[in-house]
Amino acid sequence: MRTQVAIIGAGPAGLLLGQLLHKSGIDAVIIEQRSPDYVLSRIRAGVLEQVCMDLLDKAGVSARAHAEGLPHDGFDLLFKGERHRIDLQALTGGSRVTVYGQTEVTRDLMDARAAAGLVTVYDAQNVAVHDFDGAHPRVTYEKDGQMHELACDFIAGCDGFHGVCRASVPEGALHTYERVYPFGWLGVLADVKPVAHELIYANTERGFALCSMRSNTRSRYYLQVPTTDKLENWTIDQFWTELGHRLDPEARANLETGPALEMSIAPLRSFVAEPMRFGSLFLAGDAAHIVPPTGAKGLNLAASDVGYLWNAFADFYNDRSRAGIDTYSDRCLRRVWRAERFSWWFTSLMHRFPETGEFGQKMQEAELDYLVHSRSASTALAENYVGLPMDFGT
Ligand code: RFL
Ligand code: PHB
Repeated sequence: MRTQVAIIGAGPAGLLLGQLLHKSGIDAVIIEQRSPDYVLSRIRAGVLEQVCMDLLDKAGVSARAHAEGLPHDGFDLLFKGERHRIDLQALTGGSRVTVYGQTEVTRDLMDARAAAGLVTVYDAQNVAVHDFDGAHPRVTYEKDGQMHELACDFIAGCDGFHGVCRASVPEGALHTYERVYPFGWLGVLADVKPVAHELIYANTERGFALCSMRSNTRSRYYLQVPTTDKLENWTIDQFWTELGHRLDPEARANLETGPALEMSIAPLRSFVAEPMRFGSLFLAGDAAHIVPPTGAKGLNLAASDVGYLWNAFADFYNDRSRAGIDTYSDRCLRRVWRAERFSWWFTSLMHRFPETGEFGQKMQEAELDYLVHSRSASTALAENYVGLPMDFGT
C-alpha cells in the first residue's frame, strides 16, 4: 500500500489531520492500534478554544459542535469559600470557549472519515515506523496475523504520550522536559444536572475540585487526590460527599448525585519533547507534549499542531514549498511552551501541594484575591484560557 501521509493514531489529532488533508486533496491512511469503541470510551477533554472550533469548521466537521456545544462566556474561581466570576467575553473583547466533549469531537471526525470512504486501519498490532531520515519512509504493522507495509512521503506521529513514534527517534536527537505533580484527578461522569451554568475551579484546604459538564443534564466533576490513591478506595457516595465539602454553600445545595457513568484517576504531568520533527517524521499532540488538565489545553494544543502540519503539507503538495515543513517544529513549540506555562501556573495556583503547607495555601489565596480584583491580572488569565492565536506577533 502507498499513501502521501501515513498518520499513526486515530485520536483527535490523527483524525483531524486526516480530515483537513482530505479537504486539501492530500491522501492519508490512519493506523490505530485500538478498536473504534475503545477510542470512543476514553472520557477526556471538555473545553474547546475558538482556534480549535475554527479548525473543526475548516475540516467540515463542526455542525454538531455548533448545535450541541455549550458556548461559555466565563467561569468561576472559588476560594476561601466564595465564588468570583472571570468574564471571558468582557476581558478578551468577545472571545468565549465551547464546552463539547472530546468523545463527541472524535465521533464527528470518525463519522466524516467513514462518510468520505477514507482508510483507517483499526486494531493494528506491532506498528513500527522506518526510514524517516531518508527518502523512503514506511510504516509496518500486523493485522489479523498478517504483516503489512505502508510506503509514504511523510509520517505524522499522532499516537499520544505512550505511542511508538516519539520512542522511535534516535537517542540523543530528542530533548525532553518533564514535571510530574504529586497528585492526580479523580474524575466522575454522571447524568445529573450541573451545579452551575458555568465551570467552577475550586481552591480549598481539602484540595482542588472542578465542576464541569458535557450538557445541561450530564456533569463532569474532578477532585484532586494523592497519586497514591487507588480507584478501588473510592465509592461514588464518598466522591459526592467529598465534592460537597469542596464547594460553596450555593453550589453544594445545587449538587445532584447519582451513579457514575465513568470514574477514573488521571495523573498530572507537564512534558515537552523537542524538536517535533525528524526528517519526514512529525510529532503532533500528546505524542510531543503533555499539559496538566487544569488549563484545558491538551486537546486544543493537539488541534493547533495539526493546523500547522496541515498548512505545511498543503504548501508542500500545492506549491512545492518546504517552508512550512522546515518551520513546523519551531512554530508549534512556541505555542506549546506558552500553553505549558499557563497550565503549570494555573495548576500551581489551584492545587494543594503537600510540601508547602499553610503558608502555601495563604500565598495561593492572596494571589487569587489579587487575580480576581485586578483587571490586568484577570485579563492575562482570560486571554490564555480562551486560547492564544495561532499566529502571534514576534
Ligand atoms: P490521544 O487522544 O492519546 O490519541 C492517540 C491515539 O494513538 C493511538 N496509539 C497508537 N496507534 C498506533 N500505534 C501505536 N503504537 C499507538 N500508540 C497509541 C492511541 O490508541 C490513541 O487512539 O492523543 P491526541 O490525538 O494527541 O489527543 C490529545 C488529547 O487526547 C489530550 O491532550 C486531551 O484529552 C487532554 N485533556 C484536555 N484537553 C483539552 O484541550 N481540554 C480539556 O478540557 C482537557 N481535559 C484532558 C482533560 C485529559 C485528561 N486525561 C485523562 C489525561 C481531562 C483529563 C482528565
Ligand atoms: C472537562 O470537562 O473534562 C474539563 C474541563 C475543564 C478543564 C479540564 C477538564 O480544565
